[in-house]
Amino acid sequence: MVVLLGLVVSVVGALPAEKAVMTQPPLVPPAITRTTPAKVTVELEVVEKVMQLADGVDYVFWTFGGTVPGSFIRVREGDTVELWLENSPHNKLPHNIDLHAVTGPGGGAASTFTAPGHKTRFTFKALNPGLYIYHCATAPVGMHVANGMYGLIYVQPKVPLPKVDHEYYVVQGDFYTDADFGVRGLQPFSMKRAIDERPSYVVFNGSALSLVGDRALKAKVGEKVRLFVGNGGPNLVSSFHVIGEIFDRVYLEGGQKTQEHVQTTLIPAGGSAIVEFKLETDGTFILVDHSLFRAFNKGALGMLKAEGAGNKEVYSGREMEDVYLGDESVASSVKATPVAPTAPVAADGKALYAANCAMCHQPEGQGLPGVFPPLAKSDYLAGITSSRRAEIVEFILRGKAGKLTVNGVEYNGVMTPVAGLDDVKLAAVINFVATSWGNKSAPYSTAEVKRYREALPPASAPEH
Ligand code: HEC
Ligand SMILES: [Cu+2]
Repeated sequence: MVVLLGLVVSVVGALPAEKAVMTQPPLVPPAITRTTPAKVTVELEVVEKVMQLADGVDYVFWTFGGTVPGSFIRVREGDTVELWLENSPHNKLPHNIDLHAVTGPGGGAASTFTAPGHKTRFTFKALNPGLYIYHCATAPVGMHVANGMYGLIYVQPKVPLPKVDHEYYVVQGDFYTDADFGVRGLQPFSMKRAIDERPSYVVFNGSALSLVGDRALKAKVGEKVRLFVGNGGPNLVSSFHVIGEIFDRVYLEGGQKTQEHVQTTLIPAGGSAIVEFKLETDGTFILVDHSLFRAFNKGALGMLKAEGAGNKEVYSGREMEDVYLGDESVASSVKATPVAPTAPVAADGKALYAANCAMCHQPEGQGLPGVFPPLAKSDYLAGITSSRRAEIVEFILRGKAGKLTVNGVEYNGVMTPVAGLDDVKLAAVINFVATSWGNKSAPYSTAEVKRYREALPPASAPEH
């Protein structure tokens, strides 16, 4: 026994020692260039703190390292990892850590149960390469995880993955508050909703705001991007998708096996995936959980902005728009009797709004904090004076990107052009918006809309 212990100590003692480089999301520590094992020290501090879950919505998060997800840990296959868990003296509760990269009971949980103002340590050998979730496993476990206690540890394989231009860190999580999405103020955790699996928020990196606007992930056309994606849960499974991209390669479930040309990859609660893609053209690519109400109504939406010259061969942008009559053209040519010109059929602005605008601006025009500006009581809309009335027509027909301030909040999103609206429908949908939810703008006539449409540059102009 004594001999054995001596052996272990001497082997460990022989390893070069280093401190793990750890990063906050969405950053990933640099690749490890060592080709031999080391003894790596990881120090994780648990911090309980208030942060924003969405615009104006505060929440008491429990975190590893002060962020959700917690600090990214990168070690190498075969390393010996000495892990310190430090529970801040300002915290109220005990916590521990279960790393899925650990071989041993509880993944380290029992060895790291730590009261506020204490620290604990255990050591493990990183036997298996891959991308692993770590999380708190203190009872009630689901609650600790629901409050943000998870992160990723990457055990870099002995033969590292090929170099890419950017590596980013994204973890999905579901959150449970009594109040529904977007209700402002400090929102307490709801055990009832958590047990019922009815999240009010599903977000990337701990907030509906974490990867949008100025915080969007960035890359340039021609570059390769690798996302280390996790799902902290505690309840939902993620259908991870990037709108407008195809994953060239996915390391399924964070392991060694790869699949190519993937549209959507399934990430279980407590699981991960590594996805890679090259940016062939420019634009904003949207990260979503393809369970889409989560993306558009609960916050599971992020952005990756690819800057640089677009590639028209890969993606042309809108090339043309023309009138399409479908069956009506046949019907009118068959009909011999000339019809006296009549007033156009009244178009239903409300229905047009529901079909063309509500998915972004929301059914009551309330918008989505930080992502889609409100149309209800929008000072931007109210401020559309006669000289600027053409602008809204341009937004709808040509789209709009770049900074825009609505009710004092800055938006930096992308409104995609809306297709299929003739002048009658266009006037109807604008008038619905202009006169609903307390808005009071002067109505647009079909002729006025037509004038603005005709003054626009040709539709083949680049749309971004
Ligand atoms: C794909 C999502 C999307 C759709 C669909 C969409 N919009 Fe927008 N809209 C946006 C975004 C994002 C902005 C802000 C653009 C920016 O940040 O530059 C915006 C801005 C606006 C604005 C100016 C800002 C404000 O809040 O007053 C108006 C008006 C507007 N949209 C009306 C419409 C109407 C009407 C429709 C339907 C015919 C529509 N939008 C469809 C996303 C969308
Ligand atoms: Cu905990």
